[in-house]
Amino acid sequence: MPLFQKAVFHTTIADLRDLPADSLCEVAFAGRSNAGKSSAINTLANHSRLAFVSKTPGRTQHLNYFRLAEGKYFVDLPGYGFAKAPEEVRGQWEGLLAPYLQQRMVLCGLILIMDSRHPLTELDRQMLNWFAPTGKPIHVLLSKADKLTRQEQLLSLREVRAALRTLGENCSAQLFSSLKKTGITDAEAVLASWLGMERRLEVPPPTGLRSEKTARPKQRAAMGWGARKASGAGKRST
Ligand SMILES: Nc1nc2c(ncn2[C@@H]2O[C@H](COP(=O)(O)OP(=O)(O)O)[C@@H](O)[C@H]2O)c(=O)[nH]1
Ligand SMILES: [Mg+2]
Repeated sequence: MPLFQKAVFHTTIADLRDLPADSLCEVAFAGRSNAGKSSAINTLANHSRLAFVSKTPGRTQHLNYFRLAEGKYFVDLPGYGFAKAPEEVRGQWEGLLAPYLQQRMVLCGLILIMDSRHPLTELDRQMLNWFAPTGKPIHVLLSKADKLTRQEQLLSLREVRAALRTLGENCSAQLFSSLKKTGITDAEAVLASWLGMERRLEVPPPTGLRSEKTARPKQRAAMGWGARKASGAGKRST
């Protein structure tokens, strides 16, 4: 079963006083509006509509919590870049986002979604520069990689990794496509390590009963991994 298959919508937070008290470890998803944030959460949860709940009017400016397991959450942050007025941006940032990102003790890492066709926008850079000093890890998903040729993908990845290197050791990046379902394995590995969740690894078939070659596909299918491919879209940096 995919690692985050059990994810369920938990709550919408408009006020920091309402943050879930039972959270032990949570990962926040940030990025420009339309970068593919909701799609990435849905893809990781292997669920077609999970994160679209955040499109409900009034909820897009809030923090949406998805419960993964006991005490573990994904947090969908408001997308940036499409606010109507500067005061709106400032209000959202100062009232909710900045204090959340800076003070939430159980926040164990930030997934930053950037469109692989035009990564590192001014606001992406601001977010990176602002969050990196917290010392918590940042992992960039370069989304919509299916829209690029292999060569363009690698150029995009190289550019982003070079920018991340200037921020320190704790930042990594990978290609991702919700449409083609590529990059899932790499993203799961990062998330599992941050969240302290065990990834289910394939159990080797009993020796002597059947060859590994014939047993594996069935075993993968039984575990719900049949449709999943290992990422063909590049590896994350370390
Ligand atoms: N081709 C392609 N389109 C994508 C991908 N991920 C998201 N999209 C599309 O990009 C648009 C914005 O996606 P959404 O997840 O709602 O972005 P959000 O605003 O960051 O939550 C939608 O039309 C998605 O179908 C992807 O991996 N490949
Ligand atoms: Mg969204």
